[in-house]
Amino acid sequence: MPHTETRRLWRDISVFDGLRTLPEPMAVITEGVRVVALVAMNDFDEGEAQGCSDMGRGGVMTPGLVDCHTHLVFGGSRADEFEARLEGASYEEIARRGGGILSTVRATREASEEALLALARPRLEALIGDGVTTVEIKSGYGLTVADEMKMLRVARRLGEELPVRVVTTLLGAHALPPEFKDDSDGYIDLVCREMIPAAAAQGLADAVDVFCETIAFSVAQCERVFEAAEAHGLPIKAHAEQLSNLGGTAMAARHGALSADHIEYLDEAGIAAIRKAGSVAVILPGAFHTLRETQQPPIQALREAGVPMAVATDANPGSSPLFMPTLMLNLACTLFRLTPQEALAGMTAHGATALGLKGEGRIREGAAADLCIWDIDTPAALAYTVQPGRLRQRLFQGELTHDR
Ligand code: DI6
Ligand code: FE
Repeated sequence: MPHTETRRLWRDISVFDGLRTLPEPMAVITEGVRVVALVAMNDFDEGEAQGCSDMGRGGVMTPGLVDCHTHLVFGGSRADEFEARLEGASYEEIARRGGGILSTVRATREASEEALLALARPRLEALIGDGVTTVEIKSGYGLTVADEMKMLRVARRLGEELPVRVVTTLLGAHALPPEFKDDSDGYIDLVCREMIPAAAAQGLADAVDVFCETIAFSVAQCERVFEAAEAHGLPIKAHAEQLSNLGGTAMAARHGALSADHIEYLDEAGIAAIRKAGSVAVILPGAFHTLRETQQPPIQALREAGVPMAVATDANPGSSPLFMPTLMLNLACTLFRLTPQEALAGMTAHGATALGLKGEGRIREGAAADLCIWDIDTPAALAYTVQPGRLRQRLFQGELTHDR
């Protein structure tokens, strides 16, 4: 029997195409897993509607959101630290006394793979319910070969069990585990000689990340991790210039990093380096907000340099326990003065580029039918108001996964 793909038609819809809002109301047709028509309503030939299922009129269509930086697989809770910080303790102080990331490491090591999966599923469902169709998930709370692989397997399984594409990142160099106290080079040896090879051999990691910071690893140590990643053919990225300016971004850029993330303390030389490398600057307003930071990332300089800026949740139990991508659009605008269009591009086209998926996170003829339809009047409203429940329809790989 010949297989006919479902054709779906939206009329009179305002389209944000991943880079900009199209100037007129559009008609959009998908067929199977692709967008096959994107035409101005005025030019739409009603004959085209033949054989299409009518998906409705009005509202806003965006590409499925791309959350390019999350740590959503973890055990335990850090509510106690949230309270301690409100009483004046700093994120660094808490980390130095063995809390912070290491507190989550203890809970994550104790948790079974099944338990971690059960904990992560509702967090990822929250992102999906807010429009995410592609999500990056990092390891980094295991810090042994076995526990890092456990985290990455959970991330892969989430992508098999839920209607979302999961891109995984090995973040072995996230914090120094207690077994390696006073031997951080020894731990970096383990990351380079055992963790990266294991993740590569098992096909568990799509990229390798580091935390380049005074409370984590030096520029030289991070560079060793990148060299090991390169030897295994894995792309690299960095948490850099979040709490101080060590020059991690410039080093990562020299290695052709996909992205440099956080970058509140990035200087002119760092901006020039990421521009030259064609890397993406990933802006994480949730961490800035949660840690009550005051150092602003150099948005205007990045904009003038033409560096693409992505926006992501950084969803994690410590610095960004915020599992709502559209809230990040709002925070990127209010805290960092991105325009709503820039914020949206940051969570669609530029988010995809940050994951090595350049050309995705777009709506155009031939693009993947990963789409969100929102009950709002203009795309800017997605950043302007913070209101759960605006997602009208969601398509993932052409399948309607949400409709109301
Ligand atoms: N920077 C962050 O914002 C997250 N990791 C990192 O290197 C925070 C992770 C955590 O506090 O658990
Ligand atoms: Fe992070």
